[in-house]
Amino acid sequence: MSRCLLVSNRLPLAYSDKAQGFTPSSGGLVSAIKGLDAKKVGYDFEWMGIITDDVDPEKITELKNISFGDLRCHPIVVPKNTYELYYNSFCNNVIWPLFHYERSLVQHSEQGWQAYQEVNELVADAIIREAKDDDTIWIHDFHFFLVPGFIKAKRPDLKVGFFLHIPFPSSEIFRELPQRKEILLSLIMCDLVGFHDLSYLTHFKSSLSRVLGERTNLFNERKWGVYPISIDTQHFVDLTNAPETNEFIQRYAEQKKDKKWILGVDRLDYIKGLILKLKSFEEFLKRHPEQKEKVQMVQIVIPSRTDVPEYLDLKQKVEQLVSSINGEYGTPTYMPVHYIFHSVSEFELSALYQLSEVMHIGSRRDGMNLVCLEYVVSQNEKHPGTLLLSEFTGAHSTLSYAVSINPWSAGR
Ligand code: GDG
Repeated sequence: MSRCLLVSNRLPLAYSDKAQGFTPSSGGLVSAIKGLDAKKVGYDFEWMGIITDDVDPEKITELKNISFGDLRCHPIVVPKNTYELYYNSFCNNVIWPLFHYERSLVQHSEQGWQAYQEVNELVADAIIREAKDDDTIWIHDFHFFLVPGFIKAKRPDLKVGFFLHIPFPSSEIFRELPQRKEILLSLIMCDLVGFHDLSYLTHFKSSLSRVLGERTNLFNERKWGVYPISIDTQHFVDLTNAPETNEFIQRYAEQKKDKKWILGVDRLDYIKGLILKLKSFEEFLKRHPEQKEKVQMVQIVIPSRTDVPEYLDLKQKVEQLVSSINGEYGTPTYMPVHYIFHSVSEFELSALYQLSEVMHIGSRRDGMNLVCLEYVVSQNEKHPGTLLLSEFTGAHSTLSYAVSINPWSAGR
């Protein structure tokens, strides 16, 4: 079988000081890749990702010998200081907010851009060292926009694909990026570039012609397409019947009684629209006092980037709003919002998907959103729940039976 080197910022296993070893990392990208059936696709997958040089070298060697499922891991060691600048400054303060249309949060820094270039070159060199002639290289996400260009400059013969997990914004937004040319000139070197949604591909193509103009004919022979990512459907179906899931269902059903649950499962991130979602629930309780005691919101928030001030600030705002809604509408027998700030096991998640009459995805922008797909496949066909799905998710084009919502229009 031919080999495919899958490359992402993080490996699917992260070093944990607490566990003194490697534990599986969570998040959309890992969930999506877990669904890959390597045999069906006809590749032997191996996973390359960054590890910083503060991790004990012995542990790094250990990581080279452990696998994630069938996937062998290849750590790429990057100096910690450079990594932090690249990740916090360029990835999280420029690309992430700009590509999710949150322009007021963008903070440009030349140092961050320097570190981004350095890390992308280091990663490209590591790929070149590892790759055999007939390997396929599959690069994931916005952390590595420049990697295809660096690879092709040295090894034009290597087959390179790129998949973007976040939205590609309108060219009106994209062209504000000072490094727009460098990014596009690298992406057009790929043999294949994939997006979740047709609108992202359209924005990419219009950015190419606006930013690169007359050079458009250079990339006519290259390929791009729409390949919406999905989940391991059978795994989520199997989870619905697992004995561990049933234990949670029984325990929660007792507490829930005949109340209706509106579920939310989101990483702590401004793109997920948590504040707008909580405000819409508050508005609902205000307008429908008869629903008090009958409807509860269960919101799981998965800690993410908690060392970044904007995220800590968001956490505080979310918690203030939760306690204000609970204070205003709660009674000794009724807590309107159940707020959970930690991850839960996949069995507990499956139980919550099955017990909740409504799932509310209120993202301000979201590349795809896998949680809504997981909710849909976890439903009982005889009495399925209802999915409220923001128009601003990639999944919105796929799930035509969802109730489409504009997260900003709660008060209308
Ligand atoms: C990025 C893009 C795009 C969450 N909490 C728990 C838990 N999860 C799992 C969910 C789901 C995954 O994490 C989250 O996936 P999303 O797609 O919703 O979100 P991002 O992490 O923002 O992912 C996104 C994705 O990449 C893939 O391309 O869809 O738009 O932003 O699988 O189930 N899993 C468990 N416990 C939890 O508490 N076990």
